[in-house]
Amino acid sequence: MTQMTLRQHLMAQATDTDLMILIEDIATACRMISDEVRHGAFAGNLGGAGTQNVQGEAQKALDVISDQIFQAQVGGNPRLAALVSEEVDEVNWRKEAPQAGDFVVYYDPLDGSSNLDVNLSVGTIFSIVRLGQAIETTDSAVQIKGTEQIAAGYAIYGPSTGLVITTGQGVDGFTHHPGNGAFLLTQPAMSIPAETQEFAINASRYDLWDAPVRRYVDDCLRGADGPRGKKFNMRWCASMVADVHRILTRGGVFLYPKDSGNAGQGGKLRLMYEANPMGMLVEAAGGASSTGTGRILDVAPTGHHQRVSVILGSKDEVAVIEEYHLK
Ligand code: AHM
Ligand code: MG
Repeated sequence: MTQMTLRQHLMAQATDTDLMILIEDIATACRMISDEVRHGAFAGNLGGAGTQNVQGEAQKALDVISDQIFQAQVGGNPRLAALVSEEVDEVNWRKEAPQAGDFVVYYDPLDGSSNLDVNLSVGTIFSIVRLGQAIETTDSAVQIKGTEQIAAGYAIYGPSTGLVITTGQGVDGFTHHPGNGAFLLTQPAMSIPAETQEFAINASRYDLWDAPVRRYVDDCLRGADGPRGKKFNMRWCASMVADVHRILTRGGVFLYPKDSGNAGQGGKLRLMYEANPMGMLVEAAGGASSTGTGRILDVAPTGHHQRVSVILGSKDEVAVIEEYHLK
């Protein structure tokens, strides 16, 4: 069986050449990060870097290495105005005078990196916005709503290295072929079933959740005899890329809500380089994404490291969780 390469697929979708080159640059960065992850144990890179990122979180050596690779591979793109990384405090401006048509790329170079030492799946998440006009190089200029994204995706470093992207025309999954080095289209037109019996949440935060989230999970756990009238399965990878990949493959719902433990920061997950790109992918695959009270993509950003409540996945189940918030 012959599968399309990433480039053949983007050309078949009539992707604009600048965007196609940018996505290929990102794919190259992801291939290189994948290689570092797979060689991490040999290089002694699975542990901490001894540094903290802007969020005050301990960085793994591979968080820092992955960020450097992404900057080197994507940062040189001639149409790039700025990079916004989870691992870097400031906006990384690549142009002094960004013009209409230039890109801003938001990314989490190595999401789920707390899983590295236990050899579970991690990934790279990215979001692409194209400027509609020339801008000043100020922080507020990159605070652009999720609805403005023109492409989003992630790479997953699991048993194989995958790349899942949307340019607004559905969601497609590619697998890196170690023999020829290409990303080949292996999961075309990924789609999320509207209904599900599987949820993903870190249940150790039960005592911190708001009442609607507790009630929702309680009701799911009561199974066929409870108010939901069906038995639910539960999964939690502690790696958003892995959880979202499962949901894009077989459905389900993912929750990392704002709770009394993280409310001071606005939640745990970051809007610009985690929630927005995953929200765009999930919606493009027929699912839904919500803060509990509104669409994630409609959140007006106030900071490039802003955090947000995240609920996403099978459309009907997200609607049920929103109803719990309304009650
Ligand atoms: P990170 O970007 O620092 O890796 O944090 C994000 C990760 C997500 O991948 C995952 O869903 C979540 O944090 C897990 O959090 P917890 O350890 O609280 O379960
Ligand atoms: Mg992350």
